[in-house]
Amino acid sequence: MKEKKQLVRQYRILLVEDEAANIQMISGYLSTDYILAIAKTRKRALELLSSSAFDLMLLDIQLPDGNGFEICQHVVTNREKYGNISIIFMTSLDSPDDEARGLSLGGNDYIHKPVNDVVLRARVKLQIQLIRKNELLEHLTCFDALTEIPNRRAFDDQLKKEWHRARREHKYLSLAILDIDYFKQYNDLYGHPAGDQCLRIMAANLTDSFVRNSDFIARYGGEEFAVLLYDTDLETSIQLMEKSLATFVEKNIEHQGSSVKSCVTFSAGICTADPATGVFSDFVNTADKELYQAKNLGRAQICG
Ligand code: GH3
Ligand code: MG
Ligand code: MG
Ligand code: MG
Ligand code: MG
Repeated sequence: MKEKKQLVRQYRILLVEDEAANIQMISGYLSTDYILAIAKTRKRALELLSSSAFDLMLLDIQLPDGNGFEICQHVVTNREKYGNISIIFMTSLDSPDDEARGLSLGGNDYIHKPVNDVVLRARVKLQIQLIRKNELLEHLTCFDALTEIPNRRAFDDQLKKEWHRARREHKYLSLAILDIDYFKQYNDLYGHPAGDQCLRIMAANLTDSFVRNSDFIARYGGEEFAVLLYDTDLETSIQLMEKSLATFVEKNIEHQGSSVKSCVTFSAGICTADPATGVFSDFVNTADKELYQAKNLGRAQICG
């Protein structure tokens, strides 16, 4: 979720099929447009599904060591492990009962063998288009349009997840809430488009400052941002945030309406919790109080 998902990318298909002639033919139909992996057995299919992420599985039903219905059922009931992979059955079992069974088990489509290349390509393309639309929807739901970083909704989800993870793993969790100083005056003096640009620079500066995989930054609302630092104590969190403030100030975005400096600055409040003993509802409140303190002490500083 930290990574901005690439919206144009290559899609990965797992072909589960035991007959050599079918494998050769289907690979020929699909390998120019998609990244294709092949499993000839149920066992190999589950190994590949566990070790890498696929967008779509083309699933034969009659396999030497099991059947496709079982694989589908297993994948659908273990989504947290296998992800949101789409499944197209591709089989010579052509009775309506089998087809209905495949679809009711969670298959997205059902193709009869022998496979027609034009139909196969069209149906695969249709599933990929649906996947693409879902990704776009997910992106729009979780990312802020102006700054292209995660939004408040994504932050709230991540906060809950990381709180529980830190509790399980006995780690500290730190939260910083940041607020740009005198931003109303900035808009009034330089105009809203300049204000928007300033918010983008603020987001980019945070992205550059917090580079660990587990660091999570979000636009919390308006001119407020949040940073979650996993397994990071208060002292380290304050140091990192002070460094981030320094690099932001170095950008020297002129602000004649600010009473602290002649450039744009921000204030931040930080709270570090040990979720094994801490209270979730106090976490954000404490960071907020620290932010209030930073503002009261004159802005352009970090309190924690
Ligand atoms: P303080 O130092 O106490 O934080 O003062 P402030 O002026 O930054 O705080 P205030 O809450 O009074 O003003 C926040 C301003 O942020 C007002 C609002 O118009 C502006 N703002 C919020 N979202 C956006 C946005 O998306 N774009 C622009 N340009 N401005 C925004
Ligand atoms: Mg077979
Ligand atoms: Mg504010
Ligand atoms: Mg305010
Ligand atoms: Mg402000």
